[in-house]
Amino acid sequence: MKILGAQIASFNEQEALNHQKQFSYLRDQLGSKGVNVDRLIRKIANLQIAIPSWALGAGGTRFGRFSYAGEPGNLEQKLEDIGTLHALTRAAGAVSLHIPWDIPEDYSALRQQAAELGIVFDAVNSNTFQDQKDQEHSYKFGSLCHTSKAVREQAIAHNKEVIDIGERLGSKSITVWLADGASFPGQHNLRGALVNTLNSLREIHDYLPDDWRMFIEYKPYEPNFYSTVIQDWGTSYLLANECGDKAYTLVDLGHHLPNTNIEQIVATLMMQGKLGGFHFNDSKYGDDDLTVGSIKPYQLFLIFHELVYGMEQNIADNPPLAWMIDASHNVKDPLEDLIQSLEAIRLAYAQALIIDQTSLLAAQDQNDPVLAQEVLQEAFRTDVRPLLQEARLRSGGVLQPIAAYRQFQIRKQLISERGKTTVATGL
Ligand code: PSV
Ligand code: MN
Repeated sequence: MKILGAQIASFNEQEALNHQKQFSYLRDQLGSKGVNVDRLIRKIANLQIAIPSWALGAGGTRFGRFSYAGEPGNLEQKLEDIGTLHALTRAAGAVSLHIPWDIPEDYSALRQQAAELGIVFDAVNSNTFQDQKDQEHSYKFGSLCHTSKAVREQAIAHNKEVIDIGERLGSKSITVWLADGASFPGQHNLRGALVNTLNSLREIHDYLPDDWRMFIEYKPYEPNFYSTVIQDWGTSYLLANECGDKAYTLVDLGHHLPNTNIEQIVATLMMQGKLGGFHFNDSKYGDDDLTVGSIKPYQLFLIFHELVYGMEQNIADNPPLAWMIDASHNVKDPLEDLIQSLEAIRLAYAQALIIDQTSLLAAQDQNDPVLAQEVLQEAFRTDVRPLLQEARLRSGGVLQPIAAYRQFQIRKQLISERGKTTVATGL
């Protein structure tokens, strides 16, 4: 499945007039407020978000999974799909591999394919939350936290192997998410489990090549329902600090109890220079893995406000963040869902970039919450979609990715190439 430059050009031609009208209106509007629109567009175009290798097929719930026809049947096809997303949006120039769901067979061929599609290998993800065929010890009662040294060693060895795989692909980071926890009070020695986890993470950290980073992801509950060893950002931060300079906290939007102030977590972590990565999704009740921006777009905007502030001020030398979509596509075409996610992320980013920071700081200084809210909402309520379109246009993508995806009949082509019954690896 290859999208041709000519297809993109002719699609954009149909939309050009409309876009020009909307873009020049916005350009004047922002220009009159002193915004450098070209600089803004460059920043938007530079925001590249990794697509996880497990997100190209249908997701599921514990009650069932409804397969999506034309799903990629192997890693090469997954990369192809990311290539399609990137060709349309120019926003998906990275892939995040999950091991062992997607262990490469031919490394140099995969690297070459990725390079041709303009895709880099972002963080690799380890998996000690499932048992694999022929695995010696079970993770049923935990992995890095386990009471048995043999289990912990097996889990540490797996993480080291994931780093080795990532090295061969050009990745520079590993994300560790643990399902480790207890479902019943008394099941765990809470302190003992944390100490074991810390010691295991230290070993993984010390194995990292010099230019690598380790991201420690937290989650309050699920699959364990009484306690999770790395339950919150504070625990992750503590572990990252104890491990050393290459360890950072990773924030997954879905991994918070309802109404948690995630933007404040971002501000705190960036103040300490310890925010490493971000997983995007949205939720109404828990870790629902819905499309980012579909439920709480204002929260997403406020989070990006802190991210932009943190990146621009960067007093604590926080490294560039690893961005990844981490959602599950149960009822939507996964590729369409990912396009919507990419759009929502860039939208919130663009809205945050146009916040009048000087007026906001002045309102804060004068303790004027009314004015502060006015400043924030002025940016949030500005329709910045023409900026995103212009960023895509300038980088060779399409003006309207969902419309183009449907007009090009991409899913239909994928089904005719791959058939109706292929199933992508993942959850
Ligand atoms: C866990 O809920 C998580 O967010 C982790 O990032 C995993 O790697 C991913 O989802 C897929 O299970
Ligand atoms: Mn995640």
